[in-house]
Amino acid sequence: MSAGRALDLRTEAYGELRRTDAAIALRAARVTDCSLAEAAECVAELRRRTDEDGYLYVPGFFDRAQIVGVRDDMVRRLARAGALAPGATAEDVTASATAARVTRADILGATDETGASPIPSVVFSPRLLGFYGALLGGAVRHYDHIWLRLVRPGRGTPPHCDLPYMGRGTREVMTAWIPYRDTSLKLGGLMILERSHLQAHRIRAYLDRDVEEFCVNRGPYKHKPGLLSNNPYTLRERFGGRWLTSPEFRAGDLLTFGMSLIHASLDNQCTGYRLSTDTRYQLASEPIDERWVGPNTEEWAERNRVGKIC
Ligand SMILES: O=C(O)CCC(=O)C(=O)O
Ligand SMILES: [Fe+2]
Repeated sequence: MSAGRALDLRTEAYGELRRTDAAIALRAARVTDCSLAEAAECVAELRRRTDEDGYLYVPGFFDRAQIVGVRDDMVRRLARAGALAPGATAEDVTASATAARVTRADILGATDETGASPIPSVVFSPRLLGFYGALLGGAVRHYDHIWLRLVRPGRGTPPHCDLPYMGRGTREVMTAWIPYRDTSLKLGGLMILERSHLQAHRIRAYLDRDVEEFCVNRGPYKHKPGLLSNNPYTLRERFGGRWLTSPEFRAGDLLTFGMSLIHASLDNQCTGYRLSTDTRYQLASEPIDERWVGPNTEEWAERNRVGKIC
């Protein structure tokens, strides 16, 4: 189920993500010891797959115990914010019936009681930065903004590319999608439209959009939609390829892809929260989208809106 519609599960319409062995990614990132020649071979393999597929799915990239620890921290903070049902556990993360409004600060902020969030120690870890350094071929930097997904039952993400949301710097940016719970088809993980990165020319006008630009001559605030479609079913028919996902993302997995790959999520059909983050990485030598840098990044901030005559 995605965007409220049943997915077409025929083999020509749906499949599983190609898995990349964590050992390859960790050798490329020089996390595991290997010779320079071996590391170079691993880097070449990662790049070949990224060019071909538009993504890398690396099960077990992170230390699972670390990610489970982060999940536990998130669950404690959700409970503090009143977002969990009585009796909810770290395994089910059952949402309270009253949709308690959890803020980013509740989960990512520091208080005397909770201390700092451990999420940055995962998403900005030397391991992940080393991986992107190898993949992109130089010193990397990350956007400071962490997109936190506390996906309630019934919710999901419709098809889109990331570029219209974060394309004011280089377009050569990679997204890291990281689940903090084991995420079944029913809990609703990410799915990508097979080889859609090779069809960017068909959606050029969409990719050139900036969702925080608005038309000054068309009402007070008319911004362009960042979503590509509300209907994953017909979108796939139009583009061909299959929707690819993993029937069981696990805490510790990494899924990474570029700015022009079409992706969406399955809907959360469970009673608990789906917990994930997405974060971004690029070469340090290239221009960066300043909206997402620094301590006060904010989605849909007034200061980022740009008026144009259109
Ligand atoms: O987790 C989701 O539902 C959406 C994530 C996403 O769009 C992304 O990682 O770019
Ligand atoms: Fe996205």
